[in-house]
Amino acid sequence: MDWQRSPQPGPAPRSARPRSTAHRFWPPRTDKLWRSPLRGPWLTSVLGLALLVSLPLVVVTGLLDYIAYGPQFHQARPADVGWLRLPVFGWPTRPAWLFQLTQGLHVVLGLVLVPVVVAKLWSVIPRLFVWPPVRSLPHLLERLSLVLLVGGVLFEIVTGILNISYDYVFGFSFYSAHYYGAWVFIAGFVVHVALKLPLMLRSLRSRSLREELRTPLARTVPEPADADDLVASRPATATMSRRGFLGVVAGSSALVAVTTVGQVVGGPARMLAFLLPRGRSYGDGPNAFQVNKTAAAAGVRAADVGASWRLTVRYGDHVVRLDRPSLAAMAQHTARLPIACVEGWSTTQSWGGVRLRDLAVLVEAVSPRSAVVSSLARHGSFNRATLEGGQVLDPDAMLALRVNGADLSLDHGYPARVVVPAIPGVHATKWVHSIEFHDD
Ligand SMILES: Nc1nc2c(c(=O)[nH]1)N[C@H]1C(S)=C(S)[C@@H](COP(=O)(O)O)O[C@H]1N2
Ligand SMILES: [Mo]
Repeated sequence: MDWQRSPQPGPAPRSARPRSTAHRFWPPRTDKLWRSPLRGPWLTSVLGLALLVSLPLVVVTGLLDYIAYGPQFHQARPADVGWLRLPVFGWPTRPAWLFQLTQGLHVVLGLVLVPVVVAKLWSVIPRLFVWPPVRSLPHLLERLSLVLLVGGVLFEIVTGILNISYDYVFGFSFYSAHYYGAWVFIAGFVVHVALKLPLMLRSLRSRSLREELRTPLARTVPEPADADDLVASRPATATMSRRGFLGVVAGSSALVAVTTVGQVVGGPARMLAFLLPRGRSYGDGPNAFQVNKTAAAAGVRAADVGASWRLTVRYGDHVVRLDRPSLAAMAQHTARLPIACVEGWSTTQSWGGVRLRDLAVLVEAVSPRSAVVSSLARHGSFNRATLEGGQVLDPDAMLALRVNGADLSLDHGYPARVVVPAIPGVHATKWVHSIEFHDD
């Protein structure tokens, strides 16, 4: 039988179909692959607006944290960032919870926005495959900015989450990568906002949010066709309303918020922070709060911190060595201060010990500009920190011997640890061995 002459109804012969609709691998058939009736400029713009107002906060708090690290002392990595160097200012010691706030916001908001970023990418996915990929010079620039924007945001999310999970699977420095990645993202973000802001505002005005939140599944229909082809040309029937979609996104973000914010604010909320290891219990007693690096992990042995332990305090030629009873015999100061880790978690305790400025006076350092604190720990990379002059002279800055009325436990830095208001936790050196004051 000659199939080409078959009178029966059936698919048109291959050669008769228009070329563009024949089976093909590239470009993918966006009209077949992405048929959700929810996609459209309004939905994309709602998600875009949420990110427009919140992502700059993540960026700014991240850059502030870089400054808090003290790049002037080469403590922030990358140490040399060329023309990406930020204007460095002395990191204030007040309010005492400043770093807890900036770092907590950076990490928690960064995590909370992940569902919104994913939803936003989902909403524009057909645009990734527009054909031809480049139509004009402005179009090329727009597409390049998208590479920076999408690549940047995904890179920052992945490296950030790996860092707070202590999962250093990548073969490069987290800090350098996260810092450069941030600038790649910022460049893409600025260009994208400049190009898309008018369209976003127009699209937002095209529908009423209140109306949309009242529209059930049964009345959910696609947005009118748009120039960018976000709206599916062959939409499927809705299986979810727009308000349902927005509810899932907002609900996911709220769930992330509830399960992470406890690690920053502490108290009973910490019990809900089960997405993070800082929700662990450390038993009872004055020293029962989280420990990242235990004495065992840092290679601190009981013999290192026994009766032979001495603190060396130095300023130029002036050197004083103190044992623990001598330190305990000096004027003691008590203050309730947070340790706020760069990974986002914080813990606020009542610390007691000797003011750093009293130690400076012992070696006749009147107004030191910096202090280098060294730990006796053998392992790890946080065994030395440089403090700014303001961090040494603050009346609450101390070499803590006690916490919550008891001697520090070995895991919390016995015989002595640094506690200074508003510093990054990484500079709150434990198992202190020496303090050197400098004029530069
Ligand atoms: N000697 C030493 N001090 C240290 C550390 C360390 O690894 N070694 N960790 C720092 C970090 S990153 C933080 S956040 C605080 C609190 O850490 P902890 O939970 O290990 O006490 O201590 C800091 N002091
Ligand atoms: Mo930390």
